[in-house]
Amino acid sequence: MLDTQTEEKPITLIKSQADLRKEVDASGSWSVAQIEALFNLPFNALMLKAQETHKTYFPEGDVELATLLSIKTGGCPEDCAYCPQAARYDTDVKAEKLMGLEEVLEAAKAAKAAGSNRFCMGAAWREPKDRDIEKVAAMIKGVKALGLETCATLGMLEADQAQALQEAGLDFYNHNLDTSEDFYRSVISTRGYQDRLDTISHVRAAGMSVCCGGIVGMGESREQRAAFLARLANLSPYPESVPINHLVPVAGTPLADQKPLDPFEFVRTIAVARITMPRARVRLSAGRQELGRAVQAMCFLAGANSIFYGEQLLTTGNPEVEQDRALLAELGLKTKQSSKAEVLI
Ligand code: SAM
Ligand code: DTB
Ligand code: SF4
Repeated sequence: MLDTQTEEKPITLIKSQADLRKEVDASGSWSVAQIEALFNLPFNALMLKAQETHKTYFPEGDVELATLLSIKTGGCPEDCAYCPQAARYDTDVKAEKLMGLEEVLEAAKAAKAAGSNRFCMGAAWREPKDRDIEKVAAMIKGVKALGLETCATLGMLEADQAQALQEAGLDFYNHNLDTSEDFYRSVISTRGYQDRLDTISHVRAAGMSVCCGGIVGMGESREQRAAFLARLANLSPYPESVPINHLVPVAGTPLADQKPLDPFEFVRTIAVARITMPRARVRLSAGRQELGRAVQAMCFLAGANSIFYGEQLLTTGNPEVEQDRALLAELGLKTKQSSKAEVLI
C-alpha cells in the first residue's frame, strides 16, 4: 500500500512553461555558463529535466523521419576539416555533376514509400550559382508535389536566392553553425561564422523554416559545446530543426583520427539541446551507426525526436531502414504522422 506522504505529494513530471523560462536570464537568452551548468548536472537529473521538457512540448512523443539525398556530390572548394566532400582531401568520394530531375524524383518517391516525412537535398557547394537555383527549384516543386516536406542544404545563400527557393516551395533550409565561434576557426578557414549567420538570416527573411545544428566530437571542450548550443538557442527565433551530428571520422580528412566522444557526453548534448530549444525537432543525425541501439535509445529518452532515415546520409552510411523500424518498434516510438496517413512501423 502507498504511504500517505506519497499520496499527498504526487511527483509531477510536467514543468510549466513559466518554470522553464526561469532557466533563461532576464534578457531572455541563455548564457554559456547556464548551459554549462545543465551539462554539469548529474546524468539522471539532466535526463529527467530533458524528459519533462519533451513531455511538455511534444506530448505525442513522435519521431520525425527525414531522408537525405546528395544531389551534387564531392569536389567542394571549402576546407571543412570533417568533410569527405572537400576536393582538397584525398578521400574515396569522387566529384559528380548535379543529378537530373527525374533521378531526384525517383529517390523522393522511394523515400515517401518507405515512410519518410521530409526529403532533404544536399549539394557540396560553397554557394549555389543562380543557374543551380533554377535547377534545384524544379526539384523542390517536384518533391513538394509528391506530398513531402522539402528541405535543401546548398551552402551559403544570398537573400534573393533564399527568396527564389521559398517561392519554389522549399519548407526548410539546412545550414549549420557546426560548432562554437572560437572552435570554428580550427575546423574551417574558407568561410566565417558570420557568413553562416548571414545565410540563416536570409532564410528567415524569406519566410522559410530554419534547420541549423552542428557536429560534436571534433575535439571541442564541453564549454565549447555549451557555447555552440547557446548560439543556436539564442537565435531569435531558435531553429525549428536542430540536427546534432556525431562526427563520422572519414579517412583522408584532417579529423580522420579524432578520438570518439564519450557516448554519455553525446546524450548530454542531446538533452541540453532539448531543454534549451524546447519546441525544436532535435534530430539525431550523422554517426548513428557508430552509436548503436542503446545509446540511440538514451538519445530518444533525452528528447531527440527526429532521425535521418534511409541507408545513406550524403556520402557516409546510415542504419538500414529495417533496423530503424525495428528499433522504433521495440522502443514503442510512433513516427510523426505524415500529411497523408500515420506511418505504421
Ligand atoms: N555544403 C553545404 C554546407 O556545408 O552547408 C551542405 C552540405 S554539408 C555536408 C552539411 C553538414 O553535414 C555540415 O554542416 C556538417 O555539419 C555535416 N557533416 C559533414 N561531414 C560530416 C561528418 N564527417 N560527420 C558528421 N557530420 C558531417
Ligand atoms: C546535417 O546536419 N547532417 C546531414 C544534413 N545536415 C545535410 C549531413 C550529414 C553528412 C554526414 C557525412 C556524409 O554523409 O557525407
Ligand atoms: Fe563543402 Fe559543405 Fe563539405 Fe564544407 S561541409 S566541404 S561546404 S560540402
